[in-house]
Amino acid sequence: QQQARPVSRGAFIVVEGLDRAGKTTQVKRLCDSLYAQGHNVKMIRFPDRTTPVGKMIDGYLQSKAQLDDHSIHLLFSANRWEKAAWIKGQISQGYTIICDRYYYSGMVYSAAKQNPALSLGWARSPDVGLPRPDRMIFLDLDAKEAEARGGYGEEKYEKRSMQERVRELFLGLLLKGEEESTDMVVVDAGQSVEHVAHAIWKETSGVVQSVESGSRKQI
Ligand code: T5A
Ligand code: NA
Repeated sequence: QQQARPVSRGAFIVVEGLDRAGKTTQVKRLCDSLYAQGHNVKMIRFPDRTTPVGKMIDGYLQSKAQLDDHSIHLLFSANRWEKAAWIKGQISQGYTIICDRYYYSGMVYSAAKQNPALSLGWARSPDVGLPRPDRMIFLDLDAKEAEARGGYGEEKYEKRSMQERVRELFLGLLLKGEEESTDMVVVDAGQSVEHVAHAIWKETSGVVQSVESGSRKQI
């Protein structure tokens, strides 16, 4: 069992990307690498399908339940809010959190539906005030390549046109200099698992070090 080291606080790192971009694969690897180097680390994912709200989201994604675009958007946000205090608590206890999807997915997937009554601005508002990540890694992958990976096509948003709009909106956060993009780094997710892991390590290990040593301020 590893020994807790005294750290200023833990870091909060988010991994984002299209469906099948390799987020879960890479989140696990990053946790293992950090753990092997003696960091206290915990992994979380959104949607968290285990909570009552998460079960409603799961039903929607599997097309077992119909929900208005605004309603499902607010459920995704509520699903993050139910974990917000836990995230803050863990970070202040020195745990680095590696998070599989977060409010960036919340914004862009809802906006990608092209519902004229659901803009990116509207989609952003319910998440305002959630713990802000120290770094967001966007695993960038062509929608066609994502589709070629296993199991694609079973859930609600797993359609080429939707995924293409999602990718444009993610990259648009950077292009338009949106506030969310200040923490964002793009990593080419079309490389081998090893190469992607290496690229993520380069973009996160320094951030974790500086947060833990106290040279980065509270989020
Ligand atoms: N959503 C989510 C919203 O609309 N609003 C929100 O607020 C949130 C939080 C479910 C859906 O919910 C939407 C977005 C989603 O459509 P999810 O449960 O995270 O979200 O579902 P997925 O993103 O689809 O999760 P996946 O597990 O399918 O994708 P991952 O985690 O990106 O990919 P991973 O690691 O499981 O890998 C997928 C496959 O690719 C292979 C793996 O072995 C696996 O077979 N793979 C690679 N192949 C080649 N090269 C590589 N480098 C590879 N890396 C992995
Ligand atoms: Na999916």
